[in-house]
Amino acid sequence: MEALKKKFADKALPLYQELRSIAKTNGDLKADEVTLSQVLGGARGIKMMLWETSQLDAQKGIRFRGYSIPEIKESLPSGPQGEPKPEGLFWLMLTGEIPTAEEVDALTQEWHRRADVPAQVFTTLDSLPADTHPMTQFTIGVMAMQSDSIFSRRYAEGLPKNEYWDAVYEDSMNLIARLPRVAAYVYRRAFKNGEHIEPDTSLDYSANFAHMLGSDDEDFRSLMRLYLTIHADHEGGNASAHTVNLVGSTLSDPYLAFSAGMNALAGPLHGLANQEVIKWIFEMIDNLGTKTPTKEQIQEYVQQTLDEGKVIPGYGHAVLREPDPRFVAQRRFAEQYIQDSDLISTVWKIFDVVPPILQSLGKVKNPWPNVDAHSGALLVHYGFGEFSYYTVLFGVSRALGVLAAGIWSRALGMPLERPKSVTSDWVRKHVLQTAK
Ligand code: NMX
Ligand code: MLT
Repeated sequence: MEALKKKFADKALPLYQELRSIAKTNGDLKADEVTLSQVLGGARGIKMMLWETSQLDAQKGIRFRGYSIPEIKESLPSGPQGEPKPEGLFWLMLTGEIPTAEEVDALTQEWHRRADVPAQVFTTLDSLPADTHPMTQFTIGVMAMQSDSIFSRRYAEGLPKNEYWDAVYEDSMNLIARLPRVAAYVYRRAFKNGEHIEPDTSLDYSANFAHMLGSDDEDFRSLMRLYLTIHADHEGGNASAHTVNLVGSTLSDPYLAFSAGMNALAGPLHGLANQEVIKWIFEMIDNLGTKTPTKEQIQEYVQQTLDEGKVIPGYGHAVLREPDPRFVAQRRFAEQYIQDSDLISTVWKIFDVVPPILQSLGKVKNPWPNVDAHSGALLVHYGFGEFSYYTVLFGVSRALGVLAAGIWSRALGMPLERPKSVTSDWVRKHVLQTAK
């Protein structure tokens, strides 16, 4: 058994026993109470699932197994310029331990070993119009691999419950290993005349992905390491993670569950916001006729967007109530690696201008930037100007978190997810009348 799998099993199986015993002896203890505004307001804050890989704090932001983003940057094995390798984060999410550089290198090699993409993926993608949205192509590419699912095959052969996690682990590792090739294939066929670039297995996961996209620039490799690390997981309640959890709970295999989650990520209030942000900034630049808009000009444009009944993309969050540490990490990256970019200065000016305007509306719970407010400007800086592709990069990263969490869910014996819905009539009869 490979080292990561063994380490995971050593941690997960005792926890499975512990949780069963907790559920048996303390199952009636209250974990939460639900108000009507939560029922009517998108289930905000309702505690209803277990998610081991990370936890979000409204003020402090994401913690991966207890580690903040600055701590992750400090402690995980990194590339030559010091940005953390996402391989290390995946290890941490599965084991709760910071891996050594050797363990991370072994995981890179393991993913290279598993990275062969079946030929039908390429023929399926080639049958689509090249201008099909890259997220749609990406998801179709994932679905085209589903026939390879080890979980589905073993389940059909009579897989016992206590081995579900093992088959889900195998599928998840294969899927993560293959995603950069699929994602790069989508990019090159959509935007580079189908001139594809073969993988380079001497590189780590992020640098190889950057290479297949078309860049061997050392700074861009570093950006990819940081990008793939910070987008990986945001606890379980976000729409893509929750979708993967829900679909996985039916014992759909990781290919089915992950592609479902990607369809949630493709919405403009979620992952597609990274595309919307940069589109909005370039529309503003066009509209104002300058690449260096003043704060006053940005203020007017923000007001115009709000007057048109639209949201300001990249701002606000369902949980966070402070600037997103993922925004801050990208800003620090720009400060360190990029000098004199009008576009990046504009992103920072927007950060000065938008929060007070949103605050003045009196209804926006979080006026601060989220992860998507910065990422596009960094990608444009390194020559990746195709906005519609950005959510695919988010998706490759998100795979690490949601698939690690999926392995945990099967190892912990999580059942079919099935919360309760109510009708408006029920609300009137059972909540409003009872309260009188
Ligand atoms: N611009 C304008 N209005 C906003 C914004 C914003 N950025 N954020 C929230 N509001 C409005 C929201 O539309 C709602 O209005 P109404 O009552 O008229 O329907 C009101 O403020 C209250 O919303 P909140 O409770 O603050 O936010 P909620 O939790 O419902 O939604 C988002 C969170 C992220 C969907 C929302 O802030 C938003 O639409 N932001 C812009 C899109 C975006 O950046 N999404 C990316 C999130 C991160 N990710 O990658 O997933
Ligand atoms: C995410 O990374 O999934 C987003 O910030 C959305 C969320 O956490 O709800």
